[in-house]
Amino acid sequence: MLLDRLKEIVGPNGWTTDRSELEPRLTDWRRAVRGATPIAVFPANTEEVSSVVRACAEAGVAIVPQGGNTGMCAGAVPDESGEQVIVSLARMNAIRAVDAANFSMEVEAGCILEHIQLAASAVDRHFALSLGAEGSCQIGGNLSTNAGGINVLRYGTARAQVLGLEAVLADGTVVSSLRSLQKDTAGYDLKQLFIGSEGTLGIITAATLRLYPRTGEISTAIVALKSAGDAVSLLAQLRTELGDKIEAFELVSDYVFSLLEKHIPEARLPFTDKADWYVLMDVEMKDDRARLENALMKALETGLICNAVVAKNAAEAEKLWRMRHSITEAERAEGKALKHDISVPGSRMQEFLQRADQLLANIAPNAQPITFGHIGDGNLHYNVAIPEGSEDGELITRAIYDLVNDLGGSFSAEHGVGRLKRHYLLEYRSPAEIGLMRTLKAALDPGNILNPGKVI
Ligand code: FAD
Ligand code: 2HG
Ligand code: ZN
Repeated sequence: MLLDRLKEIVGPNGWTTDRSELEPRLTDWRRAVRGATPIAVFPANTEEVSSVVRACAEAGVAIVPQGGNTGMCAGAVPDESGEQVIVSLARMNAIRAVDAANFSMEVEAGCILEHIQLAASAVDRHFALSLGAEGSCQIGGNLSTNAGGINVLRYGTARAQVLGLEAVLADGTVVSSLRSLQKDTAGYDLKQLFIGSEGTLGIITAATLRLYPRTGEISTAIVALKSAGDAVSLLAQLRTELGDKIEAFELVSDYVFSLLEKHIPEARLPFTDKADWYVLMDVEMKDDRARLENALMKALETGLICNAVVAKNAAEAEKLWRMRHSITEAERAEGKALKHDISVPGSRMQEFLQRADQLLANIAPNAQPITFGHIGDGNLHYNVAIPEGSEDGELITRAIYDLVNDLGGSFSAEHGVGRLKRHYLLEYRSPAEIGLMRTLKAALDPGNILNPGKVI
């Protein structure tokens, strides 16, 4: 019987069927869905992952890979059948090697993102992926979703941080491309298949990551603005004046700040006068803070921004970033909201917001936009709170996605598709793109055992 075989493969510390231990693994972070499973297994190494997958493939039983379960699209939880096996990478959390001279690091998939950042700092290097869930999400989950976060503007998404990858295929074969090369054009770049495919083409077991030199001193500033369009103009102006030194550039609406003040202790804006919008930014300004202050002063004089505060020390900066990283939590505390993780070309951001707000006013005047996000990447979380019991949700989401599509954007900028957005993928990608995705899925997972019901 499959369960006995799985228990034998992973050993006594490598599985649980206990209801209370399984419980947090059956619901996603947003509490949007709830599934069931007979067992969660915790393989200790790649060989065990391979044997688990082979056993499941032979039994025709589906697998759901699970990292930190912080994903926003319910990709890491099983369906309601009670038959899908959870494969958690949590025990595979070793940092295998750090090569400071080569600016690279080899890690297992279950490493917590924050631990990777700290291990890089310990050798005077910088790992350039950062997001609010970094204390609990795993690098395997980050790569499987091609996560974004706050530093994409300067360093790119999770995909750009990968030099090599190891993955287990649907028949248990281990494909190891754990090379630490900056350049490698030998054949197809196989690692790209697994990055961003949300566990539907293989299970990531390890990765070789790209490291950067440690960044110089970071100046954190918050500015107040009249419009999101001004934020886009400000970014262009600062990049022109300061060069490519802007690490993070995050937009937050005034309404979002009111949610933070309501639900997050000590959340306070450093301004006495309110504005409609704020941008929180990190700029690497080594010994040259005055240059940033001058650039902001100029923006103030021309009316592009209404106010600005540069954090005086690390504690002030941390306070501001703690607020930014608490938005999701504050939103959840207020109640359920429709999530729209959208991207449009930066130059169309202002148009997107004007048209989206107008659509909302037409469809559901009581709806409340909860707007924030990575405006420096053209990626906003245009979430919407609707009154309890309202039936406008689907209509609103569709109208927003249609608008995004019209502007040449994407309905999923950084959170992936998972289970919740699968039907939108079919609508907003062309038949040729969907056809090729299906061909890849069928070639790599002919028995459809890897995270079925997710993505495609
Ligand atoms: P999980 O949620 O466990 O899994 C996500 C998907 O990957 C699932 O489909 C799962 O099956 C698959 N998977 C997991 N591990 C593996 C593996 N080893 N091999 C194959 N497939 C695997 N996301 C952003 O992009 N940017 C943000 O700024 C951001 N901020 C966040 C802030 C908060 C407070 C929270 C709660 C979430 C945030 N997220 C953000 C979403 C989430 O943290 C990311 O999607 C993260 O990358 C998921 O990692 P995880 O380990 O939790 O993955
Ligand atoms: C963020 O940027 C995350 O904080 C979460 O991507 C976004 O909760 C959300 O909608
Ligand atoms: Zn985000």
